[in-house]
Amino acid sequence: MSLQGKVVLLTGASMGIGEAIASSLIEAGANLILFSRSEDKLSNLKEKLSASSTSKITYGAVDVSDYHSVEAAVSSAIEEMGEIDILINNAGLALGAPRPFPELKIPDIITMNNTNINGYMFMAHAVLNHSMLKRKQGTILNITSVTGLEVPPFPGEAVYHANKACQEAFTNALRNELCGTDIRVLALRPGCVATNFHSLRVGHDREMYEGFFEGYEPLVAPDIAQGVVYMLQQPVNLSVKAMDIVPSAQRSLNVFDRKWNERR
Ligand code: NJP
Repeated sequence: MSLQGKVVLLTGASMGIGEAIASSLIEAGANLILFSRSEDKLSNLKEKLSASSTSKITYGAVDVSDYHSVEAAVSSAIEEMGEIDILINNAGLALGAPRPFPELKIPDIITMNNTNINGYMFMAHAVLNHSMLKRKQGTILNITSVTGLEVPPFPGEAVYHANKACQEAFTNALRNELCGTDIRVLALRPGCVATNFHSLRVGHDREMYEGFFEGYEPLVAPDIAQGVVYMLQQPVNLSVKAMDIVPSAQRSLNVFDRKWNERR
């Protein structure tokens, strides 16, 4: 399926994987609606993307955990850009590692649950009701995580792991419930990708940060964006239901090949 002229709503667009997805979709000719909380970063990104493209781009400073803000922003984006063909739920975060669950701060637990669970559901709810269900067509792509399927052996991951497992369950259940429409529901599961995500996850614990990447190189955000474009470009009768993209050294969450760089 060509992405030329398709209207894509992307959350978490201001940096990292989202920013890379936005760049790749612009190259593929899509029109973009960009959401995140940081208006300044979105404005800069729009300017950067517009320099090399004639695609339509709009953005909104939206906290995906606030349903009223999500609904208002989705409605106004549709008025400006037309019906939404593709929703990419990407905005997400992990906080508080390596503190074990009982030591996590309650506001951090609330922020993770609200962003990673409510955020994905609120966005899907608004986009389905305001746009996709009218035409009974579209694609919802949820950026989940390999940690959605596998319990991480490192501390401080209980809430984030549970959030990502919930996103996997939501993806599969929503796909079933949209039977009778041409709406595809897909998941892409990144492994370790070098973005701000990990600094946020472990705060200022540099030892933990560096230990995590010891002996191998994490992926970079454009690696994930390439996978996104591949999944979206498939014909409508074909769903790449899920795709795991990990550094080859990341054999599983339990086994990392820490000698990978040594062999290069
Ligand atoms: O993270 P980062 P990634 N409302 O921190 C936005 C998953 N993943 O790109 O609001 C709206 O660079 C935030 O923007 P802002 C991960 O779980 C990653 O690595 O302006 N937006 C920013 O644009 C997540 O689902 C790895 O601060 C909100 C973006 O989210 C996705 O990949 C591994 C928001 C986060 O950018 C992208 O993460 C894995 C809110 N409430 C899964 N809260 C990895 N990097 O290794 C945050 O398995 N944002």
